[in-house]
Amino acid sequence: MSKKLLCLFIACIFLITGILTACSASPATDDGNEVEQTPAEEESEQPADEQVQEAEPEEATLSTQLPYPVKFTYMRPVWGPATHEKGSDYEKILFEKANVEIESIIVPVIDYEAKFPTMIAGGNIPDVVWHAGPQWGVAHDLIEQGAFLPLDEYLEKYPAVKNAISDYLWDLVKSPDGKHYFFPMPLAPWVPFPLYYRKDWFDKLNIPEPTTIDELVEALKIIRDSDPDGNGKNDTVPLTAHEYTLWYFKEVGTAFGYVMGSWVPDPDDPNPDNPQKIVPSDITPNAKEFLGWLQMLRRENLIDPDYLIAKGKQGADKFMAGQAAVIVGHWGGYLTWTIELKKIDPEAEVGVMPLLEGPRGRMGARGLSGFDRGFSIAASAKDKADDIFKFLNWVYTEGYEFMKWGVEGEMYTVDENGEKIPIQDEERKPGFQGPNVEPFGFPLKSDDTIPTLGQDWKAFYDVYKANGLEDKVDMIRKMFEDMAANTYPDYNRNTYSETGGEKGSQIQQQYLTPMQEKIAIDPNAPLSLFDEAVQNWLNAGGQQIIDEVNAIQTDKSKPILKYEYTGRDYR
Ligand SMILES: [Ca+2]
Repeated sequence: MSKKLLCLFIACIFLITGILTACSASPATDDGNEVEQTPAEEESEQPADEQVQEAEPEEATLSTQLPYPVKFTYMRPVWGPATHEKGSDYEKILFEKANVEIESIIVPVIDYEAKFPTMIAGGNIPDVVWHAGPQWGVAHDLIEQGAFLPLDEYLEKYPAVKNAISDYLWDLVKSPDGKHYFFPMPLAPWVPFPLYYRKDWFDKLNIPEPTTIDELVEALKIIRDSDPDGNGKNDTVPLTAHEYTLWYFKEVGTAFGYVMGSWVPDPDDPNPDNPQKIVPSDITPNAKEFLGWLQMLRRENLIDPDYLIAKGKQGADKFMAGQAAVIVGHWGGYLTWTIELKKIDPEAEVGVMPLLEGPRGRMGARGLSGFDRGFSIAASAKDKADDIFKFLNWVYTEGYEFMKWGVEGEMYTVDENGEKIPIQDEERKPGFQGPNVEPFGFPLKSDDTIPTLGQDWKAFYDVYKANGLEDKVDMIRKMFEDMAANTYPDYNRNTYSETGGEKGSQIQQQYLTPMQEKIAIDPNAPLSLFDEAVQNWLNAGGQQIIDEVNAIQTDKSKPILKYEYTGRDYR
C-alpha cells in the first residue's frame, strides 16, 4: 500500500514542477467553480409567525458567523519544508478571515506514519488529525477503539463539506460499520500510462498506428529490424517503459483483463458486475497471460534490454535521447519528452496510441484509490466538532478561493483577464511562503484534482501553449478521457483485512513479485512458476486475506468511477 501511495505522490509532483506544496492543499489554481451558497448566507429574516417570544437566532453554519473563534489542534504532514514559524502573516490573515485559531502540529510526510503512534501516545490525540486512512492498521484500530468521531451527522448537516468529496471516494473510505470516520484528500483516480510513440518514425517506416495488442507487436518487430534514426545500425529499442517497473504496464495489462494490484471478480463468477467473490487480479490466469506476453517481448527482443534489470536508469531517458520508438509511461511525460526530443531532432513528433484491443478486451485506465491520506476528528474533540465543521463549511464555500489562492498581492496577482497568477514561493515575503501556509492547508475538492491535482485542463493547456504545443492538448485529453471512460475499478473497497495488514506486503514481496520479475526477465522461465508462486502465496496467508476481505466487504458490486469535468476549460 505504501508503494502505491508513493506512486501516487510521484504522479502528483510529476506535473506540478517544483511546487511540492501543491501536493497538499495549498493554493494551486482557479477552477472557476461557483461557491455554494449556504442557507445562512441568504439573509432570510424569519417571518415572525412563530410563537417564540424572543426570535431564536438562526444557528450559525459558518465559523465566520460565530461570536467566538473556532479553536482546535491540527496535526498533519507537510510535503514542503517543516519550517513553520508560528504567528506568520498568512496565519494571522487566515485566522481573522475564517474566525479560527488553529494550533498546527506538522510532521514531514516522509516520517508521518512512523511518528504517528508516538505523537498520539497516551491517548493525546489532536482534535483534527491526519492519517493514511481507515484501511491503515493503526487508524483502523483507533476507529475500532472509538478514538475517532463518526462524521456522518455533520456531513448531513453541512452538505457543502460532503459535496467537496466525490461519492466514489466517500464510498471507498467508509468503515465496515457503514460510517465515515475519515475525510480523504482527493487525488485524480486516473493517472493513465498510455503508449506514446515516435510518430515521425512510424510514418517514415510506413507503420500504421496500432489499434490492437497484436498490431503493436507487429509494429515493434518492424522497428527492431529497421534503422529509423539512420545511424546505419538496427539499434532502436522498440519499446521501453518510463521507469523499469511492472507498474508502468498497469493500463496495458487491462487489455489482458489483468488489473494490476487490484481486486477483480473471481474469474469463475458468472456475474462480474455483482460477484459473490472477489480476488486479487495478480493471482488470476489473466495475470499469467499478461506475464507470458511480456516474456515474449523479451524473447523477441522487442522490449528495452534494461527493463526490470538496470538499476538507477529509466526508459524515459532513452526515449528522450531518441533511442526508443515506443514508451509506456506517465501521461504527463509528453511535454518534457517532446521538448527534449526536438532539441536533438527537430523533426521528432510524439503520438499517442489509441486504447488497444487485447485478448480480453480494450485497454483502459486502472482506477486508483483517488486519495492520499486525509483526516479524522478525535472523539475527545466531540464538543468542538460542530464548530470545526462550521470552519470546514467556510473552507468549502466562502473561504474556498482564499484557501486555494491565499492573499492577493502577496501570493497571487490578477491579470487583465481576471485570471489569478500565482506568485512563486521564492518571490513572496517569508510570512506568505509555503512553509507558513501548508500547516493550515485542507484538501482540495475532488473536482479540482481532474485531470491532475491543482491543474485543470485550462492550466494544462496554458503550459503546453507556452511551449508551442497547444495543438497536442486535444489529442492527450482524448486519450485521458477515453481511458477514464473505460475504467477498470478495484473491487476491493479499501477493505481492511487483519492478515493483509499483518503480512500482505511481505508475502507479496516473498512470492508474487519475484515470480513476476523472473518471468518478465528470463525468456526461458517456465510459466508454471506462476502457478507455484500463487499456491505458495495462498498457503502463506493469501487465502486468509481473500476470505477476510470477502467476509468483511459485503458489497461486492462493481464500483462506479465516472469521469465528470467541472473545472475551467480552454475550449
Ligand atoms: Ca539505428
